[in-house]
Amino acid sequence: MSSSPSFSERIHFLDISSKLPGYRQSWSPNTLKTRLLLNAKGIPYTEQYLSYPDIAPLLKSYSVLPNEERTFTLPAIYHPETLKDVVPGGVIMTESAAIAHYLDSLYPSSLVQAFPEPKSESGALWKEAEHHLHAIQSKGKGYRLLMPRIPLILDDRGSEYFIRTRTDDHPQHISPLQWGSPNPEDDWSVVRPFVLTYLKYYESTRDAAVSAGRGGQGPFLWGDKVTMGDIYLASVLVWFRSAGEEMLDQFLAIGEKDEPAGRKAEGEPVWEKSPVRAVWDAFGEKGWLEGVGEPREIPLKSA
Ligand SMILES: N[C@@H](CCC(=O)N[C@@H](CS)C(=O)NCC(=O)O)C(=O)O
Repeated sequence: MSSSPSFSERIHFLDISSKLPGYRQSWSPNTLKTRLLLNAKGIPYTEQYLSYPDIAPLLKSYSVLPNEERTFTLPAIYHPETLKDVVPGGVIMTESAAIAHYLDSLYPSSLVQAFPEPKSESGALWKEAEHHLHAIQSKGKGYRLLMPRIPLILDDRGSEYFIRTRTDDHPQHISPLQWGSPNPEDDWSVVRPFVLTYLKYYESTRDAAVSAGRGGQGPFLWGDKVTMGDIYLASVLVWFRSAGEEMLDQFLAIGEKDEPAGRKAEGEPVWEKSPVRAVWDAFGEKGWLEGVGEPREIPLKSA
């Protein structure tokens, strides 16, 4: 791909809207995987925010197929110039990992590759990193901290949709607004050990990769080489920030020397600076958290 395609030939990125201002409107840990990768690669793109209830009608109208749970999801990229023989319908690709592989192949000389060579190893690394982050959400019940906050930041129609669909999916039909414990510190104390496990994983993986020459000294899983696992971590951290600045602060402080005493246990490892904070700072310094595309709208495709 040429690095300066005309406006209408740019990759068009579909994100989920929220009420947050400016670049902070982007809040979803799934769509951010695509946004941050586009930013890190320096690909010029256009963008469009959709409210939750508008995702399925738009994607269906372009013959996109739903996922295994029969849901139409974002992120998505619209790019009829190159997707013609690649996806059903030929214009829109969904699924963040598939999009990442596709962007790598479209821009092979980009300095940032979500899945660098050897791909079998960067693919395995991604699966491992994803597994750890999912454990924070599921076994660590991180969703109790985050999910009640999401309806508060979504646009009104998105919020109504989110509460209705997540309540329907809950075994006891409880609204996500009520998933948190009365005292959030109780939820943090469940999440915390899973974050500590993740921090140790990050540090040991990074140190082993640097020793093996995968990358030079740096904060990422492969040292100075950012890959999909780091992009997902940064996406989750933005998700925490979207739910509340203090949520991000509390997450980043876990395991650090200055973490408030009441939260720490005896004999835990203590970091001067959390390995996760080092990744967050690096994304910030590179300007990747703030990148946006130019606004553009694709309409519903009429039959
Ligand atoms: N594995 C997918 C997950 C995408 C996903 O679940 N997206 C959610 C938003 S965070 C969605 O679009 N949900 C649509 C809905 O709930 O109707 C990916 O990484 O792309």
